Amino acid sequence: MTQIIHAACPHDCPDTCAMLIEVEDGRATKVSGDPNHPPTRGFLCTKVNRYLERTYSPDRLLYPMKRVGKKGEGKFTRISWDEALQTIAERFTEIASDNPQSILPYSYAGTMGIVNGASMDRRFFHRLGASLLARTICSSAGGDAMRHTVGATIGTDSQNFHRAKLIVLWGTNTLTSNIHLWPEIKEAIDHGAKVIGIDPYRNETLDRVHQLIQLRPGTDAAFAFGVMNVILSAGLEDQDYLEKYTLGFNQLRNRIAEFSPSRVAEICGITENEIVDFAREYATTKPAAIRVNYGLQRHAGGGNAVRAIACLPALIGSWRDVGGGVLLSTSGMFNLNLAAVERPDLIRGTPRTINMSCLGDALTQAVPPVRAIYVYNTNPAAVAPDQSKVIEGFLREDLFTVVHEHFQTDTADYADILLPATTQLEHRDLVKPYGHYYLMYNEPAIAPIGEAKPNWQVFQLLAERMGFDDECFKDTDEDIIRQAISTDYAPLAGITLERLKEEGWVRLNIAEEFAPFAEGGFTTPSGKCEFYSEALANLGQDPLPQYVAPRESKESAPELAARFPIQLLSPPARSFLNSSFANLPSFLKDEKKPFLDINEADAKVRGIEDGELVRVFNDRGEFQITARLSDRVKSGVAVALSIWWNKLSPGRRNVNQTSSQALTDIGAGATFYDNLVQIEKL
Ligand SMILES: Nc1nc2c(c(=O)[nH]1)N[C@H]1C(S)=C(S)[C@@H](COP(=O)(O)OP(=O)(O)OC[C@H]3O[C@@H](n4cnc5c(=O)[nH]c(N)nc54)[C@H](O)[C@@H]3O)O[C@H]1N2
Ligand SMILES: Nc1nc2c(c(=O)[nH]1)N[C@H]1C(S)=C(S)[C@@H](COP(=O)(O)OP(=O)(O)OC[C@H]3O[C@@H](n4cnc5c(=O)[nH]c(N)nc54)[C@H](O)[C@@H]3O)O[C@H]1N2
Ligand code: SF4
Ligand SMILES: [Mo]
Repeated sequence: MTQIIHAACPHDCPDTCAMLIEVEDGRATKVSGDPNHPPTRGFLCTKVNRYLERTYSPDRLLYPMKRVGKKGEGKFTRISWDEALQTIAERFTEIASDNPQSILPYSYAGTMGIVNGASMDRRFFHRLGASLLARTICSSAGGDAMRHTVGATIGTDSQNFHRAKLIVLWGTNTLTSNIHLWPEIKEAIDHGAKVIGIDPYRNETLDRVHQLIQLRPGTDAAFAFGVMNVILSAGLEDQDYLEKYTLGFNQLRNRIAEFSPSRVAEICGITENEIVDFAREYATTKPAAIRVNYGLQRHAGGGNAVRAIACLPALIGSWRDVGGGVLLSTSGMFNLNLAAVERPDLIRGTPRTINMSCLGDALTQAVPPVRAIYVYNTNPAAVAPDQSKVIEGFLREDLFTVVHEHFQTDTADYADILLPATTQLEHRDLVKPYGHYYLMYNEPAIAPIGEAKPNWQVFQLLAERMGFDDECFKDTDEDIIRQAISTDYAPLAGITLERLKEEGWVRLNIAEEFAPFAEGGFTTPSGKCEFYSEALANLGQDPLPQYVAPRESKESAPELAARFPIQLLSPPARSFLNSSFANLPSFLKDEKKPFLDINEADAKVRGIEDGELVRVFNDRGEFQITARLSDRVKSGVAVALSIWWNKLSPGRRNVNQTSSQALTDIGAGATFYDNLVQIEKL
């Protein structure tokens, strides 16, 4: 008897696919994409097609363990859940009696599920009075930029890209990180659309588009201003849209005037014609859709870059068109009842907030010091910037570290208590996507493997041990989902747990031909698209978008650039999902080994041959990687597709040895790609 279970991909990926799991005698035998779910279109990516390899891997953590070796050595011995929970509860109680803010929860989007991503865990740490965590490692620059410009992280419906006649792929590798947008783009191309990429790296997707504008990393805001400059000079703006639905156009106009095409060409390292032609094409083709992804906001000026780009559709009125506008994220349409789920009202005292992108500093310099860290849904020893500082922190003998994981990751090696987590096939969840407008439900397909437990349940058990008797700690996974969707918010009306169980996924109550800002309706304080943002001014920031040069570049740090002349980008590798899957045999076979794409000219002056192991370094750290001579990057830029586990990399270190803890202009986000390095023969 084969059963088919409705599941939802839990990964940090805009596609949030609907999965069908075939189960025979309690064992999952096949995962596939739901053919009825419009974004999924019946296929999964190369990674999650192999989800069974993950779930049934012989390397899964099966029971709780405690450290027996030295910190970081990765030697553990089995203990019972009872002992694990008791140890954690005792240490937390002891530390909290002194100062609960010395306890740091540290999580990100290992699962995007509400139940296992941000529910009982939040309640637990709030009630405890632990430090709060600003979850900035990925999207806060772009997210805040969108909120300050259009009011929310809302954009073009990905299901309408097929209607566009011009598609701009701006800092995104669709085939790698957003593959379910590709059928929409293909359909548009078949109907005569042109596709233009804007990226310093000719990634695999950009091999398949009509044109590539290969600008210098971190200069996108300047490019956007150059485009606006040409549009205004040619009188191609939409006066009516500007008057009715935007705020601050006159101030913006002055800023735009500073960016002549010749100046922008110089900043971006491209020709004036590339700017002029693009601007004319963009302003005169309807519908014109921009897909901007998070890659370009991992620079000092990342927030302003997204803000400048988000101004473009308002300038030419392309929000009017179904299939026009810009898409960064759709998550702002899912206004779940997070107050009920996360219970911020339980917060004890006024705890500090620690920025997760500065984990190295938090573990080595914070006052009061972090004495305990509980890591779940993330692998900071591999993915966080300024890795040597992060490791220095995790090595502290006086730091009590709990890690809850599927596998013994680089971070797990530093745990004092290591707990086994369930995968998506083994727990229930509600998944909120950021690339489409369907709410997704995940039904457990199989029993937990070994003694693995879902995140929410571990926090429930810990709450019990710590004597937290608030009613909310008794809630089940189903209760949490019901609370999440109990809201008056119209797009969620009529969505119930029963319906989600029955249908697996539900489109929000929005029209098929959804064009979010066709007639204004921005959710900013003014109700307009805010070229000028009073809210940013109140934060002491420039109220207008601006161009902020990369912190590490010839322009802003000439001495640094003389010693470290290469801008290093480290975007996602196709077969990994951040550092997830980067330990499994068939995935490692696909990616082979860590490669550095380097321009031939840059290789030649360094005497580097194709296939040679090289040393990449700056003042923060160094790692080794195999050079691949490539015309995918211009001279001065190198690309290391990521994120490899340290312990599976040459020299047991990865690219984040070199990235910095510096933050973005808006949103205090990480700046992984604002990273100058030198490369030399080993
Ligand atoms: N297979 C796979 N899919 C993933 C992930 C993964 O690791 N693997 N990660 C997921 C996550 S967490 C995220 S946040 C998303 C989004 O992930 P993103 O970080 O947006 O990654 P990509 O789509 O690869 O696009 C990054 C592109 O931005 C380019 N880029 C870098 N700097 C600049 C710049 O200054 N200007 C411009 N114009 N382009 C620049 C890079 O060269 C690259 O081509 O992907 C998700 N999907
Ligand atoms: N150099 C460089 N560094 C980067 C980036 C880059 O482009 N370049 N990208 C950055 C970005 S965009 C992001 S989003 C971050 C991502 O970084 P992370 O959020 O750390 O993502 P992963 O590396 O996939 O690690 C997630 C971990 O959660 C675990 N996990 C999954 N499900 C569960 C669960 O239900 N319970 C528990 N307890 N654990 C679970 C997985 O096994 C996995 O080890 O990395 C950032 N780091
Ligand atoms: S990782 Fe992305 S593309 Fe792959 S199955 Fe999950 S949501 Fe779909
Ligand atoms: Mo991310």
